[in-house]
Amino acid sequence: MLSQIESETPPPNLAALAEDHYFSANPPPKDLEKHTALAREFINYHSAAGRRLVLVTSGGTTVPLEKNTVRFIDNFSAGTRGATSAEYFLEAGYAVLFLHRQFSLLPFSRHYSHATDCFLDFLREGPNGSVVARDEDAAKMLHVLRKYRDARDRNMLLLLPFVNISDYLHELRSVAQLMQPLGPRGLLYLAAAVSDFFVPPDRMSEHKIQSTDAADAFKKGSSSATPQPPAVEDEETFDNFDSSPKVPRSKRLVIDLDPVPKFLKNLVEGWSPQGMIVSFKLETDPAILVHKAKYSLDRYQHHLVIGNLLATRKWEVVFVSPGNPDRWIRVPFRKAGAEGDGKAVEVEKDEPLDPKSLPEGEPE
Ligand code: 9Z3
Repeated sequence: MLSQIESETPPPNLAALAEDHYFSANPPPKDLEKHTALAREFINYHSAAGRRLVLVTSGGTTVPLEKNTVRFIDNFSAGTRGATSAEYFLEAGYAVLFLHRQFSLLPFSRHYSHATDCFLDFLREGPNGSVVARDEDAAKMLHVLRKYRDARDRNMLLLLPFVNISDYLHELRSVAQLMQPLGPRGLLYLAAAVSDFFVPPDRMSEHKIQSTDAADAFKKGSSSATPQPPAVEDEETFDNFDSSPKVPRSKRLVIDLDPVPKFLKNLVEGWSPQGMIVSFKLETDPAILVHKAKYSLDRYQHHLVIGNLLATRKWEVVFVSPGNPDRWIRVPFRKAGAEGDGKAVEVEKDEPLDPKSLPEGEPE
């Protein structure tokens, strides 16, 4: 009898349980409703026009150490991959919903936003107190400006920012679910660098973690207690390991992180079951990159994993997809990012080059 009941009871859907638990324990970002309304309007508009739409995620997620966040752990990503890819998707006729880390690179403005490419360096004073592009930069700037204006005027680009891992996952789930009516015309291109570890809210400090015990007496003692400012002593008398220190003792900070649940399975099976899903795999060890990309594909059964190494991500990527041989795309690194007419070779542009044409040597 028991075995009959067991065989009739569907096994608990662990992925769904993990999802319920994570999303109820980790609060949504304050702008989720506003962002969802904007995304819905954008998706419906392009869906009605029969257009293809891509969700590009871009930039790194943070992991706060405190609820009132002073300190956080960050994931590496400038947003170059996402912002560059978004421009090429627009060129290919896609509407682009760009879910990005706040203040990371954006499509179009990325050409003029870095310290090395400060927009002010491209300008000069014109006649009658005006400001104009420098002659040598004007052609490229006009090219970028026209594309930017075109995307904006035709409502082809929606920018939605996130900061931390929980904001990102809430936004991703909402947008992916809204994209369902697009079916295979919806593409999810997950280039954001997503945290693998986090501090769960029930273990997160409300306020700034203290680095000394200077506030302890104040907090423990009566309300009349006055916090004593740390005594100022010269470095010679400061002994951090003294058993009765004269100055507040500096505390060691030990961070204990939980794994972030892997939601790609939920995305593929539940949030966007008909969408085309492309994920990125970032590694630093070349020996494991392809293996890890294949592992991810096997595990989540989506359409494509694009593998890249931190050190060479601007020059080469590998496409790993079911039933196909691995396909490396490499660009001549000396030309990548080159200034000129706005047609610099970028690996995000899907025009594989003849490997024989590549220059020898290591990327600079
Ligand atoms: C990537 O691998 C991106 O290509 C980069 C782009 C973050 C390297 P940049 O913005 O860098 O151009 O400076 N993104 C995915 C990274 C990631 O977190 N992937 C997860 C993983 O590797 C799987 S979804 O486990």
